[in-house]
Amino acid sequence: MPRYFDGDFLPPKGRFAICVARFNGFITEELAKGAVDTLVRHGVADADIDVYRCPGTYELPGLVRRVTETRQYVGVVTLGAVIRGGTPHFDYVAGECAKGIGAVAFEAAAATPATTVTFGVLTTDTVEQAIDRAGVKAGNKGAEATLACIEMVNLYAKMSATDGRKA
Ligand code: INI
Repeated sequence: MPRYFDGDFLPPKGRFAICVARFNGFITEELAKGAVDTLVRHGVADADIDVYRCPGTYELPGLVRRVTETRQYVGVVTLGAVIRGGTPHFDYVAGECAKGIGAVAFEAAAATPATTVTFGVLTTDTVEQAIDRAGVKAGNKGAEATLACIEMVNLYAKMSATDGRKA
């Protein structure tokens, strides 16, 4: 009989951080609302949720690194919105952000205790596509990134209970 390891959506133990970029705030604040609402509806107390804001998504990797290094959080949800304009700026900002958050997430998963970092940064061609993903036609990507965070936090907790590693 194989052993299966899956995360679930039961109330997770520990503190969560939401790191949100203020650029395109009319979108990112909706993502942040979705993230907070998802945590609260999954049993996380208000007192266990900290929200950090930075100017733009380019600043997110540095902020997330600083936040994960506190070792205070089991989960960090990153939120931003990069919307394509007529210049290559989009590619630089979106690329650096994804690469940087990916690198922090990879290290934070290996740290003891582990911190899960998930990616709720929109990269869209148009404002309308961003609106659709911030609670309109295509769901709320802040809520989705938060669900992924809860699932991974609970998976790592289960794994720790089996392999003896400190969560
Ligand atoms: N920041 C964003 O979060 N989204 C964008 O669409 C964006 N664009 O297109 O310029 C953006 N730029 C700002 C950037 O993230 C930095 O805050 C800025 O370059 C200062 O370092």
